[in-house]
Amino acid sequence: MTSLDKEVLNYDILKINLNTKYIGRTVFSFNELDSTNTYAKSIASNLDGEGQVIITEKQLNGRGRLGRQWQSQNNKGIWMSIILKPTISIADVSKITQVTAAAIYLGLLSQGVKAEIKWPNDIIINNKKICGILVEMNSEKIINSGAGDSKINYLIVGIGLNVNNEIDDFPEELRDIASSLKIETNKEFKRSVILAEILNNFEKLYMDLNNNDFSKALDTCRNNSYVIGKEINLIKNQELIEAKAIDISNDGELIVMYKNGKLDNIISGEVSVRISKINQ
Ligand code: BT5
Repeated sequence: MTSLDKEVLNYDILKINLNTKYIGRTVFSFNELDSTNTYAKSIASNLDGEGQVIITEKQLNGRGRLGRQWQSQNNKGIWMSIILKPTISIADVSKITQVTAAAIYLGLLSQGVKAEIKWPNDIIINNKKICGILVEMNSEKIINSGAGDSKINYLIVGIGLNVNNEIDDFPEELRDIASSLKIETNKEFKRSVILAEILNNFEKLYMDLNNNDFSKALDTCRNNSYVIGKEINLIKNQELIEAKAIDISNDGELIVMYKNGKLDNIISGEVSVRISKINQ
């Protein structure tokens, strides 16, 4: 055990490096939780305002997308959720994943770590996944809306970031595809500093998005993309389709070109993207 393993994440340690107005200004910290996203959902409706952060040293049942598991049974990573009540429309919710990915990228860069963003929700270093994002939404139909419009009650942004994990901390089946900041850089990191830097960047990009300005997040995702220009496999309706990733659209969708030359815009959440080396 190293000295950094003993650092416990809570508001007192986080606030030293935090320069936000409201993101992370209320922190619920735990030793152990099933899942920070599940806990966040259970309290979100009863909280005033937004930006509360739930953080835990260990998750017993960390979740990925589509019912997949997220390995987070140790205190070496950052396992956290942010509660949001954005003013954006439901059509724009997928942009929150890109905003989050950009904030993680910029937060890591501030600590001298250069990562890549694998659309839509992974952060990659040296072809390995070090971080995953899970955005979950609670919405309801607006009564008396002739158009059948819905409004967002809340969003939960879940972030799982492997920080000081050793390769032995991952189960056998993940060792070829998963990694941590420590494994890739040979350095240990203060989780509190990384978390604060992610939240500092997140607040700026999130406030921009609420003001209809998605440009910085988009540029960050485009310029540091792991997929643009690469041959990829899309999993669409359980079918595997070969394509080339061309760009990310102004709305944050992945633009792909199929073998027959046809272009398609892929919306976050509808498909999984696989690159031959990386299995999701
Ligand atoms: C994700 O899903 O990548 C989203 C992960 C979000 C986790 C956070 S932790 C805090 C919050 N609370 C939660 O309960 N969840 C969020 P997906 O794209 O479906 O990827 C899941 C896949 O990543 C798994 O099937 C494994 O292949 C791989 N995986 C699992 N644990 C990993 C880890 N610790 N590091 C890297 N890859 C992992």
